[in-house]
Amino acid sequence: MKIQVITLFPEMFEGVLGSSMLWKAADRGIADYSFINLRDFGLGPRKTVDDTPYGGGDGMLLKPDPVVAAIEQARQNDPDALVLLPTPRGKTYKQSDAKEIAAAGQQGRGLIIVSPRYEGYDERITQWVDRQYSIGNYVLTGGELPAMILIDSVVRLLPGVLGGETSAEIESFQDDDENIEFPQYTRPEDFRGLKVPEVLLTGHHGEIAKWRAKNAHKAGPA
Ligand code: 6GU
Repeated sequence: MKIQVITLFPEMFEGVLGSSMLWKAADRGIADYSFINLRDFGLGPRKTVDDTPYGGGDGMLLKPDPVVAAIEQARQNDPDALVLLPTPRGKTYKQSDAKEIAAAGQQGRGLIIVSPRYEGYDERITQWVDRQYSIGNYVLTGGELPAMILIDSVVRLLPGVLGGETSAEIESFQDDDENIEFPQYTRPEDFRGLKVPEVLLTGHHGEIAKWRAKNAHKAGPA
Protein backbone atom coordinates (compact mmCIF):
# COMPACT_ATOMS: atom_id res chain seq x y z
CA MET A 1 0.00 0.00 0.00
CA LYS A 2 1.51 3.29 -1.10
CA ILE A 3 1.27 5.87 1.71
CA GLN A 4 2.33 9.45 0.97
CA VAL A 5 2.44 11.99 3.76
CA ILE A 6 2.37 15.73 3.13
CA THR A 7 3.99 17.48 6.10
CA LEU A 8 6.30 20.28 7.21
CA PHE A 9 7.94 17.84 9.67
CA PRO A 10 8.84 14.55 7.95
CA GLU A 11 11.43 13.87 10.68
CA MET A 12 8.63 13.41 13.22
CA PHE A 13 7.68 10.17 11.43
CA GLU A 14 11.11 8.51 11.45
CA GLY A 15 10.94 6.77 14.80
CA VAL A 16 7.38 5.53 14.39
CA LEU A 17 7.58 4.30 10.78
CA GLY A 18 11.16 3.09 11.28
CA SER A 19 10.42 0.71 14.16
CA SER A 20 8.64 -2.51 14.90
CA MET A 21 5.67 -3.63 12.79
CA LEU A 22 5.36 -0.48 10.68
CA TRP A 23 9.00 -0.86 9.67
CA LYS A 24 8.51 -4.59 9.00
CA ALA A 25 5.51 -3.85 6.79
CA ALA A 26 7.74 -1.62 4.66
CA ASP A 27 10.63 -4.12 4.74
CA ARG A 28 8.25 -6.84 3.47
CA GLY A 29 6.99 -4.58 0.68
CA ILE A 30 3.46 -4.42 2.15
CA ALA A 31 3.59 -0.69 2.93
CA ASP A 32 5.59 1.96 1.08
CA TYR A 33 5.96 5.26 2.98
CA SER A 34 7.07 8.48 1.33
CA PHE A 35 7.03 12.15 2.27
CA ILE A 36 6.25 15.34 0.45
CA ASN A 37 7.63 18.36 2.29
CA LEU A 38 5.02 21.09 2.19
CA ARG A 39 7.82 23.67 2.43
CA ASP A 40 8.88 22.72 -1.12
CA PHE A 41 5.58 24.18 -2.32
CA GLY A 42 5.90 27.39 -0.29
CA LEU A 43 5.44 30.70 -2.06
CA GLY A 44 8.13 33.28 -2.82
CA PRO A 45 11.76 33.46 -1.70
CA ARG A 46 10.77 32.65 1.91
CA LYS A 47 8.81 29.55 0.83
CA THR A 48 5.81 30.88 2.73
CA VAL A 49 3.14 28.29 3.58
CA ASP A 50 1.02 30.21 6.12
CA ASP A 51 -0.83 33.48 6.49
CA THR A 52 -3.19 35.34 8.86
CA PRO A 53 -6.90 34.46 8.91
CA TYR A 54 -9.51 36.62 7.17
CA GLY A 55 -11.88 38.00 9.80
CA GLY A 56 -9.09 38.21 12.36
CA GLY A 57 -8.07 35.92 15.17
CA ASP A 58 -4.96 34.38 16.64
CA GLY A 59 -2.45 32.34 14.79
CA MET A 60 -1.58 31.46 11.26
CA LEU A 61 -3.33 29.24 8.73
CA LEU A 62 -1.87 27.06 6.01
CA LYS A 63 -2.44 28.77 2.68
CA PRO A 64 -4.42 26.77 0.14
CA ASP A 65 -2.00 27.10 -2.79
CA PRO A 66 0.96 25.13 -1.33
CA VAL A 67 -1.30 22.45 0.18
CA VAL A 68 -3.23 21.85 -3.05
CA ALA A 69 -0.02 21.85 -5.13
CA ALA A 70 1.39 19.16 -2.81
CA ILE A 71 -1.81 17.08 -3.03
CA GLU A 72 -1.72 17.36 -6.82
CA GLN A 73 1.86 16.11 -6.91
CA ALA A 74 0.96 13.18 -4.64
CA ARG A 75 -2.04 12.37 -6.87
CA GLN A 76 0.20 12.34 -9.90
CA ASN A 77 2.28 9.65 -8.16
CA ASP A 78 -0.87 7.68 -7.28
CA PRO A 79 -4.05 8.76 -9.13
CA ASP A 80 -6.44 6.42 -7.24
CA ALA A 81 -5.21 7.30 -3.75
CA LEU A 82 -7.61 8.25 -0.96
CA VAL A 83 -6.77 11.70 0.41
CA LEU A 84 -7.13 11.96 4.19
CA LEU A 85 -7.08 15.14 6.28
CA PRO A 86 -6.59 14.76 10.04
CA THR A 87 -8.55 17.60 11.62
CA PRO A 88 -10.47 18.22 14.84
CA ARG A 89 -13.35 19.22 12.51
CA GLY A 90 -13.59 15.69 11.08
CA LYS A 91 -15.76 12.79 12.14
CA THR A 92 -14.25 10.66 14.89
CA TYR A 93 -12.01 7.98 13.45
CA LYS A 94 -13.12 4.42 14.24
CA GLN A 95 -11.88 0.88 13.76
CA SER A 96 -14.48 0.47 10.99
CA ASP A 97 -12.79 3.33 9.10
CA ALA A 98 -9.40 1.63 9.48
CA LYS A 99 -10.88 -1.61 8.08
CA GLU A 100 -12.44 0.17 5.13
CA ILE A 101 -9.19 1.97 4.27
CA ALA A 102 -7.15 -1.25 4.65
CA ALA A 103 -9.64 -3.01 2.34
CA ALA A 104 -9.23 -0.21 -0.22
CA GLY A 105 -5.47 -0.69 0.15
CA GLN A 106 -5.82 -4.35 -0.72
CA GLN A 107 -7.62 -3.27 -3.92
CA GLY A 108 -4.54 -1.23 -4.81
CA ARG A 109 -5.66 2.18 -3.55
CA GLY A 110 -2.94 4.14 -1.78
CA LEU A 111 -3.21 6.90 0.80
CA ILE A 112 -2.29 10.55 0.75
CA ILE A 113 -2.36 12.07 4.24
CA VAL A 114 -2.19 15.84 4.64
CA SER A 115 -0.81 16.82 8.07
CA PRO A 116 -1.85 20.36 8.94
CA ARG A 117 0.22 22.59 11.27
CA TYR A 118 -0.15 26.02 12.77
CA GLU A 119 -3.60 26.97 14.01
CA GLY A 120 -5.32 25.43 11.02
CA TYR A 121 -5.72 25.60 7.27
CA ASP A 122 -7.76 27.42 4.67
CA GLU A 123 -11.06 25.52 4.48
CA ARG A 124 -10.94 25.48 0.67
CA ILE A 125 -8.32 22.67 0.75
CA THR A 126 -11.10 20.29 1.79
CA GLN A 127 -12.30 20.33 -1.84
CA TRP A 128 -9.21 18.20 -2.62
CA VAL A 129 -9.72 15.78 0.27
CA ASP A 130 -11.80 12.56 0.39
CA ARG A 131 -12.09 12.09 4.17
CA GLN A 132 -11.64 14.29 7.25
CA TYR A 133 -10.99 12.54 10.56
CA SER A 134 -10.59 13.61 14.16
CA ILE A 135 -8.85 11.09 16.40
CA GLY A 136 -10.65 12.08 19.60
CA ASN A 137 -12.03 14.90 21.69
CA TYR A 138 -8.92 16.84 22.65
CA VAL A 139 -6.68 19.28 20.81
CA LEU A 140 -3.22 18.56 19.37
CA THR A 141 -0.64 20.96 17.91
CA GLY A 142 -0.69 19.41 14.47
CA GLY A 143 -1.73 16.59 12.21
CA GLU A 144 1.45 14.53 12.39
CA LEU A 145 0.56 12.38 15.41
CA PRO A 146 -2.95 11.80 14.02
CA ALA A 147 -1.40 10.86 10.64
CA MET A 148 0.82 8.29 12.38
CA ILE A 149 -2.21 6.90 14.20
CA LEU A 150 -4.11 6.53 10.93
CA ILE A 151 -1.10 4.78 9.35
CA ASP A 152 -0.59 2.41 12.30
CA SER A 153 -4.25 1.41 12.49
CA VAL A 154 -4.45 0.69 8.73
CA VAL A 155 -1.08 -0.98 8.15
CA ARG A 156 -1.54 -3.50 10.97
CA LEU A 157 -4.67 -4.74 9.16
CA LEU A 158 -2.84 -5.44 5.88
CA PRO A 159 -2.30 -9.17 5.34
CA GLY A 160 1.20 -10.30 6.29
CA VAL A 161 1.95 -7.51 8.77
CA LEU A 162 1.01 -9.21 12.03
CA GLY A 163 2.67 -12.60 12.46
CA GLY A 164 0.43 -15.53 11.62
CA GLU A 165 -2.87 -13.69 11.86
CA THR A 166 -5.01 -13.24 8.78
CA SER A 167 -6.92 -9.99 8.45
CA ALA A 168 -10.18 -11.98 8.63
CA GLU A 169 -9.23 -13.27 12.06
CA ILE A 170 -8.41 -9.77 13.22
CA GLU A 171 -11.73 -8.53 11.90
CA SER A 172 -13.86 -10.95 13.86
CA PHE A 173 -12.08 -9.69 16.93
CA GLN A 174 -12.78 -6.02 17.22
CA ASP A 175 -15.39 -3.45 16.45
CA ASP A 176 -16.13 0.17 17.08
CA ASP A 177 -17.92 0.27 20.37
CA GLU A 178 -16.98 -3.00 21.98
CA ASN A 179 -13.26 -3.31 21.79
CA ILE A 180 -13.23 -6.89 22.81
CA GLU A 181 -10.00 -7.09 24.72
CA PHE A 182 -9.90 -9.38 27.73
CA PRO A 183 -7.21 -9.13 30.41
CA GLN A 184 -4.15 -11.30 29.86
CA TYR A 185 -1.37 -12.69 32.06
CA THR A 186 2.03 -14.28 31.61
CA ARG A 187 4.64 -15.69 34.04
CA PRO A 188 5.15 -15.45 36.97
CA GLU A 189 1.99 -17.05 38.34
CA ASP A 190 2.38 -15.02 41.54
CA PHE A 191 3.72 -11.48 41.09
CA ARG A 192 4.17 -9.69 44.43
CA GLY A 193 1.18 -11.56 45.80
CA LEU A 194 -1.01 -10.85 42.75
CA LYS A 195 -2.18 -14.21 41.38
CA VAL A 196 -3.13 -15.12 37.83
CA PRO A 197 -6.86 -16.04 37.72
CA GLU A 198 -7.08 -19.77 38.48
CA VAL A 199 -9.19 -20.69 35.44
CA LEU A 200 -6.41 -19.62 33.06
CA LEU A 201 -4.09 -22.24 34.59
CA THR A 202 -6.52 -25.15 34.12
CA GLY A 203 -6.20 -25.77 30.39
CA HIS A 204 -10.03 -26.04 30.13
CA HIS A 205 -10.52 -24.18 26.87
CA GLY A 206 -14.30 -23.89 27.27
CA GLU A 207 -14.04 -22.40 30.77
CA ILE A 208 -11.23 -20.07 29.65
CA ALA A 209 -13.32 -18.82 26.73
CA LYS A 210 -16.25 -18.17 29.10
CA TRP A 211 -14.00 -16.28 31.55
CA ARG A 212 -12.57 -14.18 28.70
CA ALA A 213 -16.02 -13.35 27.29
CA LYS A 214 -17.22 -12.31 30.75
CA ASN A 215 -14.18 -10.06 31.26
CA ALA A 216 -14.04 -8.53 27.77
CA HIS A 217 -15.06 -5.02 28.73
CA LYS A 218 -13.37 -1.71 29.28
CA ALA A 219 -11.12 -1.35 32.29
CA GLY A 220 -12.37 0.99 34.98
CA PRO A 221 -10.77 4.39 35.65
CA ALA A 222 -8.12 3.05 38.06
CL1 6GU B 1 -6.88 15.03 13.58
N1 6GU B 1 -5.78 17.17 14.69
C1 6GU B 1 -5.55 17.98 15.74
N2 6GU B 1 -4.73 19.04 15.57
N3 6GU B 1 -6.09 17.82 16.92
C2 6GU B 1 -6.89 16.77 17.07
C3 6GU B 1 -7.17 15.86 16.03
C4 6GU B 1 -6.59 16.09 14.83
N4 6GU B 1 -8.00 14.92 16.49
C5 6GU B 1 -8.22 15.23 17.75
N5 6GU B 1 -7.57 16.33 18.11
